[in-house]
Amino acid sequence: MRLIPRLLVAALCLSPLAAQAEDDPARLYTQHCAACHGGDRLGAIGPALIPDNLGRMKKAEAERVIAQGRPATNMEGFADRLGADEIAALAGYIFSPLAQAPEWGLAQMRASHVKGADSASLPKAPPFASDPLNLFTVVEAGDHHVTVLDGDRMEPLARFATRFAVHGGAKYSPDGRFVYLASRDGWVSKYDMWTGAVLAEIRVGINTRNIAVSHDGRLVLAGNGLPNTLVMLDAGDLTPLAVIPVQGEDKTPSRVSAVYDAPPRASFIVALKDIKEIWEIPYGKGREPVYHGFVHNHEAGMAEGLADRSLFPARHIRTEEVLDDFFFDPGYRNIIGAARDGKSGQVINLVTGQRIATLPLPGMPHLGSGITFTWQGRPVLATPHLKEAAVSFIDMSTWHEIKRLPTCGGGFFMRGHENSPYAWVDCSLGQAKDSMQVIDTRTLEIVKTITPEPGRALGHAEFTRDGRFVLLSVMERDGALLVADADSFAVVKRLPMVHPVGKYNVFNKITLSAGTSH
Ligand code: DHE
Repeated sequence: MRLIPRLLVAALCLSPLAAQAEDDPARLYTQHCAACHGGDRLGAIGPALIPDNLGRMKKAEAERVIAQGRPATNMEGFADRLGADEIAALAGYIFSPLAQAPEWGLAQMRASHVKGADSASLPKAPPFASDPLNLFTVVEAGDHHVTVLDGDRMEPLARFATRFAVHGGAKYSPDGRFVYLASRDGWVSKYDMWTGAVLAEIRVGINTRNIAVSHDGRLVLAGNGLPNTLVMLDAGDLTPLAVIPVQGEDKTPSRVSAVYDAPPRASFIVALKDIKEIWEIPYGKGREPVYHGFVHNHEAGMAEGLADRSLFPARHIRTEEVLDDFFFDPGYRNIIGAARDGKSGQVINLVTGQRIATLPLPGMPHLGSGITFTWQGRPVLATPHLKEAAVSFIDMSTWHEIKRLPTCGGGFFMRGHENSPYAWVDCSLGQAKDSMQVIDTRTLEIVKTITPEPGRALGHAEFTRDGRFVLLSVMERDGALLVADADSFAVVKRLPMVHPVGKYNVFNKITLSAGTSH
């Protein structure tokens, strides 16, 4: 399914040259790595090898990969031709910052843009009997694949290779037919959910945080850490429409932390990592004439390398501190924001742009994965914490914490569903990485701790469309997707998968279910 023939990589990447006594890491890199990862380390057939993109990988792990390779990928081990000191030097080299900030503008984007299957050639009706809105996209990080799962029969429908290190939520077209994925090294890809066909791909940056799709299905916004840009794409074929440099009102540049769609506001909301601002980029009614004019003329404008931020002007909302992790209330009137290294949350009203409350959240909440539900007639936000083994419940009418519930570990993700009284949270950042806990949203108490595969990392729940089943990931190389009954919590099916991470139900996402991320 991939547009790039992967076998080519092996030939290019694994030069059979015998290892020479070589201690200059830059020369080692050029000799052994550049063909696949780019002479500039910005990626080619293989991923970019710069500190921004290596993310949470440790140097020791990088040395292991250089020595032993990555199973089921084109990255083979070099232990047979490089000594331990050379491997260590290479690992050090890829963790060193680039001498100068790389450029990734329209010219580079346009050169990377590939169009795949013609949408006219796609089937008009689903080529399967199951509910097309109960499909799941499952990201298998172990070998960079996606499985499209039939959520009625719990059977895979398609499995295809993705770009390297897909991260963040899968985003769907409003009808649920197409899925958009972003990879950490800048690729945005659009696939057909019914066939797994690639429709278009484009590299929008060197390091991309995530993407959002406008609720009218016309636009995709990508947020980059490197370079400091936002890139607006036509959701149809991923043609770039505008490149928006990200800098504050005082011209300080900033990395993007994340982008979100705010459907009732017909705007994108942008979280920023380095400046005390939140951005709102409207794309709705008031923007329509400009937007349509631009779509008709964008070829001419872009050919001249025009990066016209004025077509999508941003409203800058000033904040008292940097807020880079967000949650929206269900009406998208307020943002609850927190700094990843902070101890409190701030509630910012999007209409006035003012802070209306401060929340005591000392355990570094992971607001991006919070959920909402009604408890005793009150609208409640529940969020796990990264640094504290607890879930906070916040009354969204008063912005007071109702309760902080101790859990078996700091958690990444929380999930609920309108048809289930239970919410699921992982303990990934604590000792009990192999367990998940079930919270009764009526009593705000833990009712069950499950450890289906002791000693093996467990996390990220997602409900089926009807809320009857919950899918969990055993995040191991020889991992699995577990299907649990949402009422009895019993695991009823196990599907082997290669380090599955996130999974995303089409219906729950496109209907903005209160129990999942959007
Ligand atoms: Fe994520 C979503 C940021 C590390 C798995 N992660 C997100 C989103 C953001 C984010 C902003 C929301 C994107 C969206 O809605 O499209 N993640 C970050 C970080 O800043 C952090 C801590 C460091 C980094 O390296 O970027 C980080 N994330 C991780 C991981 O280590 C995880 C566990 C494994 C991985 O794949 O890298 C991970 N992040 C995820 C997943 C989602 C996600 C599975 C989607 C959650 C969902 O259900 O919507």
